[in-house]
Amino acid sequence: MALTDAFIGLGSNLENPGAQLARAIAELATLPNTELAAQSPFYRSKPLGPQDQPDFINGCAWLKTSLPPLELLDQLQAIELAHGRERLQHWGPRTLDLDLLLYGNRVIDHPRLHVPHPELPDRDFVLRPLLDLNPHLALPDGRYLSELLGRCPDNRLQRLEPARNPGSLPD
Ligand code: A4P
Ligand code: MG
Repeated sequence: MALTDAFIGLGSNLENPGAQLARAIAELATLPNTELAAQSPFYRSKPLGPQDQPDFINGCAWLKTSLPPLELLDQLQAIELAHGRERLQHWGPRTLDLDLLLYGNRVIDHPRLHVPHPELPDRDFVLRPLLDLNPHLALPDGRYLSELLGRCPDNRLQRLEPARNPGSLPD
């Protein structure tokens, strides 16, 4: 079956955000009819929206999937729920947010799903990790993500070092 490149944005600012993201990526890798092609580095970023909330950790995952877009969204929302996600405040704090950023070259305008994610061009914490995965990525309308990054507001991204595997530490 043909596989489509799908890019997922991950964000968390509650209950050990780095661990939430790492666990979510492992869960994405086990979705049906889906492979995890790559994961980006994680970034710490200042909250966009209400400021009285902790910094976010953000990252992206590159999937190859034959799940149709709405089925993929169902799977993302099931993972969010399993992470204790509650929808309390728009742009408020959350244990895990999973956004479908890009689905091949498709433009989707559905009551439950807008792709490309409408905020993507204005969010450095999404553009930066997407470009780490593929520096040549463009939107279906032809705009390069690298150009968009140059113009978007600065959320003071800090790239985090990958967690060290304790098994690989020297004695
Ligand atoms: N939905 C439509 N299109 C999509 C899509 N492409 N991917 C619908 C995922 N969902 C999509 O989402 C509301 C509805 O959007 C879903 O039911 C789905 O059918 P939600 O996550 O429940 O609502 P929300 O979080 O209140 O709103 P939204 O717009 O998802 O928030 P965002 O845009 O995710 O923003 N600051 C930093 N530094 N880093 C962050 O990650 N995130 C947010 C949340 C605010 N500030 C942040 C960050
Ligand atoms: Mg969301």
